[in-house]
Amino acid sequence: MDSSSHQFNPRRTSDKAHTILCIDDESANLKVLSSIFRDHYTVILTKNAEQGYQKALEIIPDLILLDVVMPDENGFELIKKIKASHALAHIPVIFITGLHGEDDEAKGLKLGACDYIHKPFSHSIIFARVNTHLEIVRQRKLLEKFANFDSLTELPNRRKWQTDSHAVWQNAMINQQKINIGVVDVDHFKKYNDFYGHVKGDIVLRKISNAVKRALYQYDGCIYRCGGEEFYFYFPENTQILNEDVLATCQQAVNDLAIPHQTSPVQPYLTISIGAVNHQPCPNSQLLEVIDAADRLLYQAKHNGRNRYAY
Ligand code: GH3
Ligand code: MG
Ligand code: MG
Ligand code: MG
Repeated sequence: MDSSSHQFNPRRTSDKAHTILCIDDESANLKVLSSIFRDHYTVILTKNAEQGYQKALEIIPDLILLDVVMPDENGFELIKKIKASHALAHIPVIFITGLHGEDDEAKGLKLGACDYIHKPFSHSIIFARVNTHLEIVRQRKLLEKFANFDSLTELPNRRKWQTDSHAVWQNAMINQQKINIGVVDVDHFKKYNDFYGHVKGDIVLRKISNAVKRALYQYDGCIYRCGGEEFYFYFPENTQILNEDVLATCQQAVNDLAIPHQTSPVQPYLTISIGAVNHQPCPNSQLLEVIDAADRLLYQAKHNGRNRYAY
């Protein structure tokens, strides 16, 4: 059987999956660039450096085509700002310019451009070069997905938790906001696997994580798969709703699935237990200590009969 036609084709270029930001002060140049790329990519046109920079921050494009000589700020100065920006530094920048000197080209490449194209340019060559760089973008995105997401549940994984939770922690410290950090664990999941088999176990693990994810999303929370059937999560304090109600909503979301678990001593269906801590991050407190405290509360919830949260 030929399965190749069903495989993901990373070279696919016709679905406008990528956005190209063009920055050039000459509207005739912008028009030409648009005509070359618009059937294949989303093309955004901006006519000076400041507008281009603001647009880049707003849309985070996949690639930037940048003129050098512009009245407000030249492209060399702009690329320095782009490469210094945490949000934009990873975006490939291609200079398209009338500056043909060897020194100019070397300068552009040294400043971090991935390519340097002279005006006037061949439409087919610029199209091919842009495609080559977008292929690298596609591969980078794929690698990021593999590195940060769990393939079974499609939730972000432990690696992503480590980066995100520190960012959330720092943010809460700066803004003096309390956050909730917790651990979810499926009750008697070993018994489930033993009775229903691992394949079924995988399917329900996906359903459970999806249910808790959707429940937490309502409260700007996020959940990560950090172990086999263990998940870490956070959600910010919300003045409109009690933190405990959020935990109860997660609990209920799994109960509502009513997935039969005949051999569970708790209920005839699958349940979860949760341990969570409400905390104000400060210079004297540590994220790992808070996770440890949440873990102890999870143990308490298990000890007190499972299918409950301890807070
Ligand atoms: P408790 O209520 O105390 O948490 O009991 P438990 O059986 O869930 O706890 P334990 O940690 O002893 O077992 C966890 C089980 O989760 C063991 C393992 O087979 C199962 N598990 C972990 N990851 C996966 C997975 O990816 N797929 C499947 N099907 N099972 C998994
Ligand atoms: Mg110009
Ligand atoms: Mg368990
Ligand atoms: Mg466990």
